[in-house]
Amino acid sequence: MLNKSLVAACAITLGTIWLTACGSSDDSGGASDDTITMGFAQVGAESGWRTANTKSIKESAAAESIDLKFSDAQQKQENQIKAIRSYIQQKVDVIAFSPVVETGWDTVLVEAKRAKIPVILTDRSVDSEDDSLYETFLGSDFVLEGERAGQWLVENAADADPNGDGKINVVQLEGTTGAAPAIDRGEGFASETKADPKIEVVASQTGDFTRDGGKKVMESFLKSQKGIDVVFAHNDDMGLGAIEAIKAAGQTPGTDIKIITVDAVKDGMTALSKGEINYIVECNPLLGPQLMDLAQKVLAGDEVPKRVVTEETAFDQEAATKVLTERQY
Ligand code: GZL
Repeated sequence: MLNKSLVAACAITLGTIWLTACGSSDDSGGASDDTITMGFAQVGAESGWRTANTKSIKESAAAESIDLKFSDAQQKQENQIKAIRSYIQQKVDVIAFSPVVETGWDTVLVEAKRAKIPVILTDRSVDSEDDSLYETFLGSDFVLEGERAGQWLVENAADADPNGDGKINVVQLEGTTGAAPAIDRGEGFASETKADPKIEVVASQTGDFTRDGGKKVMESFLKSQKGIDVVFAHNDDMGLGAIEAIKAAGQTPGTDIKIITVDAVKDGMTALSKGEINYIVECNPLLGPQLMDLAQKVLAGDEVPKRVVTEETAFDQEAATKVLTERQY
């Protein structure tokens, strides 16, 4: 027969195991009931800006204990739509995404609305008649970015005509066709540069926001256009590709051909501090903290503004050199 003390010891042990098991939180590592689940459909990984944007989103979700489901669409709209549909099926609490192009979203956004899943647009916007399909847009004013680039050229036109023929021939490296930043930056630049009749955009083509795309288009421009004075690239990465092409053609970027870009990522700011780029308009990719804050507010039923625009500046060579070491991206 088991002695009484051994029976008592077993009973205490079993009781402890039972209480521990019943009283434990979800120690299986799964999300507890009050954890927010966010589905994020990212454009891709096409540029230094995008890499910094993705890092900010992932780090901010972790910091807020938000369960992030993340997808990279490799710059294809159909992949983003598939990802959004999968988030709807998974019944996430909130969906956020950066629309690779402005159009073609209403159908999937109606599906999210029917599933009662709020949607937050980040970075790029959609061209939809129905703004009830998303809670808010968080990102930059791309038209203003283009205007800043154009203003700089108008103010520095005297230095932008190195061959002194009285004309300032500009070639434009456009972002992804149909993307809000490409459309708006081009519009903003054109609206400002029409102030000076010497300035003419003699060629314009998409480099798809990539360094290789910018290099290939610039190579073709250098063959087809005589007397290029200025490159306006819709992002640093295409501007850096143009630098490679200009050097290969035996010219000096920043001197023989002025270069204006947008983003202000580290590689671009380094080229600016070396004088290979002449002016960069900042576009802030660090949207993660504001996105998570907006998501928490939306899910708490708080009123949020329909549009949250990020504060940005612009840099010349001196300003870039001053801040280069402290840049986060
Ligand atoms: C702008 C963003 C653009 C960047 C590019 O907010 O959508 O996409 O300017 C990036 O570098 O590829």
